[in-house]
Amino acid sequence: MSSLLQDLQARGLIADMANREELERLLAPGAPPLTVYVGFDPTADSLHLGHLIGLLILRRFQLAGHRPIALAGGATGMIGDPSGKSAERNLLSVEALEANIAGIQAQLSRLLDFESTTNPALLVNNADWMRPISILDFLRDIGKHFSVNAMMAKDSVRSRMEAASGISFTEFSYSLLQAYDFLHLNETHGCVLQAGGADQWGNITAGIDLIRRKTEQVACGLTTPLLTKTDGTKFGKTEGGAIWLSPERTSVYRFYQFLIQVEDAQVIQLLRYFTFLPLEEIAALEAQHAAGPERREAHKQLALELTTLIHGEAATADAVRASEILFGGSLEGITEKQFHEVGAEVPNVTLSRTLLGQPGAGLLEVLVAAGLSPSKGQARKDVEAGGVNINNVRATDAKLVLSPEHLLFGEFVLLRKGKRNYALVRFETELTPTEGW
Ligand code: 383
Repeated sequence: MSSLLQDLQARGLIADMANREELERLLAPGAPPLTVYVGFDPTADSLHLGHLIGLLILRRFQLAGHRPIALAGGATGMIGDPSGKSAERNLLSVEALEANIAGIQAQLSRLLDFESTTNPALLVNNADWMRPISILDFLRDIGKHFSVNAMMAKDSVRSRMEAASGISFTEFSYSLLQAYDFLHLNETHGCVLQAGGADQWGNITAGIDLIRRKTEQVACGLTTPLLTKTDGTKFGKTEGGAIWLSPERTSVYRFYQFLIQVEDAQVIQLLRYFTFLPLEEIAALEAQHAAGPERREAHKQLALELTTLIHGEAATADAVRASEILFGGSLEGITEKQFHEVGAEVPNVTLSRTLLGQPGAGLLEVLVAAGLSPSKGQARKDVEAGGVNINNVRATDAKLVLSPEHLLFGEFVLLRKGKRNYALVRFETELTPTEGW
């Protein structure tokens, strides 16, 4: 077996292969580079963790010398893939789709190498070849090769036929569009392999069948396992929604923290799926994790590798620093940018700067104003019990009054009660009357 397939298999990244012998032949040592594609529909303006395995598959193929094509589904996004969905999707407006395509194209292009002189990546949009086709040509040239009987037997369609809500003709036709993409990329770019999550099996094999009927060529498919948590629910979703790759949607800190907190039972598998660390290194981390899970070495490595891959080194360093602080670490040497990262994660309150040095800025008053203590009496008990920190330094004097010397970056005081309850107090120069207290 080729070393790439071996690596993918050892990482647990292969759920299934279509025309496996042909794929092994195409990837055999000495064989020329092949062209592989993965598609992403622009359902939002950012990709999320669920998309990452597919994206990284393209990167793995490119690193092994092959040519990756990332497809943005400008056309398919107008229809909506029924695979794995229990209900009909809402159609997106053309304006929303365009904004979404711009967002995801930017992300796709950061993880692949478009400048390579040997095997540059390619970014395509299926609207470019789908829009010009007339419906009559499509039904005659493509539709004629599909059996409705066979389509109805596919999982994605059958499950919806059994449900009361059914499936529209629009979504029913989706797999023809994806099949046509594969044929088009095969004819125009010599693409012989489509990869995707296990939910894409039906669509991928539809394309392989179409290519065989139209060109008698044997094209291949490779699916990756769908990520779930150990309780079977979707991986990469939190109560706050998905973990997005865009820092505007999911802050770098949250992205990093999500990975630091993945289940112990999954961390090694996720290192195999999401990082490019050699398998021996992952095995060493596995041994470390087994010997001392509380040190969280495997989690730290996962979070560090993946956050750096998506957000770069500088943003990752800031997130690591913010994490240290929000887990009680010292504020010494913190940059203003890192401090803002911390501030964005905790409740904020604004008080007038004129209070500094006055009774209104008494520590107990401020603890109440910041919502950390319910009353001054409780605030006093909290301080006396040693549970209150000002800028992560323990407060000992319940009579303390905050003054300019407590301010960080000329404006802020970071309060903490107990281990994890933070509030950022901002002493602002000009307060409009409604903001005052
Ligand atoms: C569109 C046109 C093509 C080939 C593929 C497509 C998109 C495909 C799809 N994919 C999912 C998506 O866009 O819906 N019909 O959200 C997800 N993928 C990848 C992977 C995954 C799939 O983008 O399993 C998770 O990320 O395949 O759900 O010609």
